[in-house]
Amino acid sequence: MQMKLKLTVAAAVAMLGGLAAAQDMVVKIGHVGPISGAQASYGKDNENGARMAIDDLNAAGVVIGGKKVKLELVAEDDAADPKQGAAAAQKLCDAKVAGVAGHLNSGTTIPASKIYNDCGIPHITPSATNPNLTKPGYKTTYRLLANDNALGAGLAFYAADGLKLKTVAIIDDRTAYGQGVAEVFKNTAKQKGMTVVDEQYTTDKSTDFMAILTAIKAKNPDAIFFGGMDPQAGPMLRQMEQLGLTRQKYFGGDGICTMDLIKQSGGAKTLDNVVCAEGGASLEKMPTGKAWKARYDAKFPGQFQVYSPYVYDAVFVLVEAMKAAGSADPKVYTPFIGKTNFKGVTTTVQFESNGELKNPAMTLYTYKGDKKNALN
Ligand code: ABU
Repeated sequence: MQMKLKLTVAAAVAMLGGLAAAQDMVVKIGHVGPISGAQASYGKDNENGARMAIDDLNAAGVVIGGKKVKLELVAEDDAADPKQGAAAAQKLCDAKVAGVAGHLNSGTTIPASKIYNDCGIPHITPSATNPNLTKPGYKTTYRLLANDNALGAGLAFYAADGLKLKTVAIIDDRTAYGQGVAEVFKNTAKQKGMTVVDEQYTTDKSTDFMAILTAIKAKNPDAIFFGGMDPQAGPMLRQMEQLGLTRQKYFGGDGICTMDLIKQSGGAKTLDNVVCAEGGASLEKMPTGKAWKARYDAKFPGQFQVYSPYVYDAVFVLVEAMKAAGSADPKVYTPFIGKTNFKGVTTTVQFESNGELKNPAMTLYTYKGDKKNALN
């Protein structure tokens, strides 16, 4: 009899627990980045940032408009490909996610931004830095870090004024990001009195740069600027060493400023010549950067690259806006994103009226051995 009573109580508790869970309102948050292909290390790091934010928010408990909410991540892979990016954006619209942290690449985020605008879903990119993203003026598009106008110009100022370099050769991978950041660097370097002695082009699929590096070697520049990502920058640094291009400084934007660059460059001494820029403060200078990174490393050992803290903040910003609006309906809460004043991991997030981050920081980095070090 006592046994039967115990079972009945246990069943009632389980049923009530199930009922409470069933009553939680589910809010879906999308994430898109390259989870497959050569840029998968960036995409996995970004997705980890989104997952960590959602786990932390669910553990703390989220209430929106008086209702307890369970957040769910809807993660999509766009393989850094603009067409797959557009397809992933449409899929997230159809899945009626409340908001999106993404995409990762400028080449995927720019076409996706129109799709999100058309279906009325806000997105916050934690990593796409091409300035053209915010030019259409969509009220659904936000960026959580500095754009390439700041990064390209900052690198050119450092090359001309800081290092007193006179000549540079420029290579870009013909993507929206690579081409854009290289253009800003080139124009600013010229304004600063530097001479651009050569311009060469590659793709975001290439790994053999011997021909273009040989052409550049003939011009003997003080520096090479590369607009692109680490799957190209790493092999390029190795091939520069093979060709004896070892005195040249090697500049690049945030796309090459990864932990994976150390692995991709395969022990080339030219890694020590890299100067790269990121559109935010260093982890050491972020308000809670070091403690956050320690938690990330415990959850996702060896996977940190660059942007996961920005993705983490992007998810929090979306959810804070929903809480402020008392609704997870994008039509209701999207205007609240523009009013964000959120103390995140990366910074206190506030936006300009065009969706760009207010007062973004910029940090220059170099590498020494297997360490990436901030210069400012
Ligand atoms: N910001 C560099 C990597 C992502 C992108 O803008 O394409």
